[in-house]
Amino acid sequence: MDSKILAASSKHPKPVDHLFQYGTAGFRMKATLLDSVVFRVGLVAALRSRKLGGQTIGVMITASHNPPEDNGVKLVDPMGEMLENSWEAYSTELANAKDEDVVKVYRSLEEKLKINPDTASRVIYARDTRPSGPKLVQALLDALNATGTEYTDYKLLTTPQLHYLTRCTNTEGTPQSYGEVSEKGYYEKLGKAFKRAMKGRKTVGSLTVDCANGVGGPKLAELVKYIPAGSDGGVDIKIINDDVLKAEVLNHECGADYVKTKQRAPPTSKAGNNERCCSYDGDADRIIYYFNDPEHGFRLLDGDRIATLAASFIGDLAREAGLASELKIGVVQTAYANGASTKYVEKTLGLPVVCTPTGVKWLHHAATKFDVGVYFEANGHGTVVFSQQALKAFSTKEPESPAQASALETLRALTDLINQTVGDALSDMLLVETILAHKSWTPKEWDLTYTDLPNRLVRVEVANRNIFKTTNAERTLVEPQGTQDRIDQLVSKFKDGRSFARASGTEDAVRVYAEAATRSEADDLASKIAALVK
Ligand code: 16G
Ligand code: ZN
Repeated sequence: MDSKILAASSKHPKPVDHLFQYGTAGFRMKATLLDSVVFRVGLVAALRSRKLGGQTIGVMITASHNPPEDNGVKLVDPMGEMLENSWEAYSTELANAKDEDVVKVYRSLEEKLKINPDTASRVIYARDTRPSGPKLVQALLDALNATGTEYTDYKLLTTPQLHYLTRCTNTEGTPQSYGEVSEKGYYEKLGKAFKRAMKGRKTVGSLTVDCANGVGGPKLAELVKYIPAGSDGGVDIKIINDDVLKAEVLNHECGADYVKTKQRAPPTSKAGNNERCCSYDGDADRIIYYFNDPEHGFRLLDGDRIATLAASFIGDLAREAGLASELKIGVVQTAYANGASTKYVEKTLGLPVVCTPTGVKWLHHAATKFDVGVYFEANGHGTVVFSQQALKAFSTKEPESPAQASALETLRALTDLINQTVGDALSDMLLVETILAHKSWTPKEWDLTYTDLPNRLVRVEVANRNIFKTTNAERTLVEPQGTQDRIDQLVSKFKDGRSFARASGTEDAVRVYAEAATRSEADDLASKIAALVK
């Protein structure tokens, strides 16, 4: 095998003097720099699969909301979760090995991790619509062939679809089976669950979906075939920004990131006042809702709003089903969650909130500590996870009234509708539509549940972002020394003030977030903290 790996590696030389790092979203950068990285990630996937006794590992080639010339690669663990933390460092080590040391580092990892080289290794993979995808897939394939790894190429998929298929592959034929191992199986599962959850209701008006000109476009067009239209107790969907042939339009003036950061609808949107809209990102693992309010203008319904909507709905269902005292329901957020949303969950819904560092893996992990763990980043990445105990309660509890029976059936449908492996724009969208239909809500009523505190996010270019070290789920700076005290002093001068600074995990910058009682105070606080860390 050594000579095979060496020969294959020589086709994918590492750019000199480039330091790679497996970050919060895997490796991500200009696609031209990524060839050797993807090859080596293929090697890591083989090792990881062997380490886990031949369970299937997922490899996704995508750069999510980044511009079209970027690309990235990340690994998916057998149950559809993000790669285990310690393996990020092994991936980084192999990605940075000198070309002549690739085999040596591969073997040293094998030895250190006590991996039997004779164990079978299995991988499934997919990519988004970026033009650099096929060439990077070739680099991955060279690694899989050199290591004798079995593989299935799923071609174009959304990131969450690959997470789903990874879990389905590893649970096939077991009592924990997560669904049929095919893309069609994914649509069928969601379609069926949506019908069961809707129970003949329909949402008010139509939904305009901006697919960021990414892989979510064709996949949503497929999903729509499996879900009922409004007149049949479902939803009428209008798809926009679904051009995947023109590479340059991907994430350009559209998509969840654009809408969230620019606080405006994509210019291509023709939706009228009070009409429900949502935007996916380039690989469809994030979703943001919004609408135009004739009185107040553009209104964003972000990840915090989706989390509060889901938590309140599931909390009500659990009570109606007579399960409220048995199940621990909680919400997981990051420091970016608007303070008003945290207060709403704790005070109005009466549910606990846990705060974790940025990055889905942290939120997901914390959410699994609840029986029903609702987690969302404000940027629209999130889902709901159910414990074994919750699943058991939903399926075995004997209903004592028709109302209880109905609530239990809705809960069971939700466990199938929600992609429990990772945040999924398609699945999250159907969840939101289901809840709005049950409540007969337009986006206006949803928006009125609480009032966001005005907030501002600033990106600050600094000489070295690595000197910024945080604790307390990124809300407190421990280094540079003294900086946090100065932040605290500034914050104390603002009514409802809150602010934090953290090094970005994906860009060479520090991000400053600030919120306060009024728009101008939030802006003022953000610029003062930005000046302080600069
Ligand atoms: C990554 C994370 C995303 C997070 C973002 C923060 C995953 C799959 N993605 O894209 O959840 O919000 O990083 O970026 O975990 P930042 O560190 O640059 O602020
Ligand atoms: Zn994404």
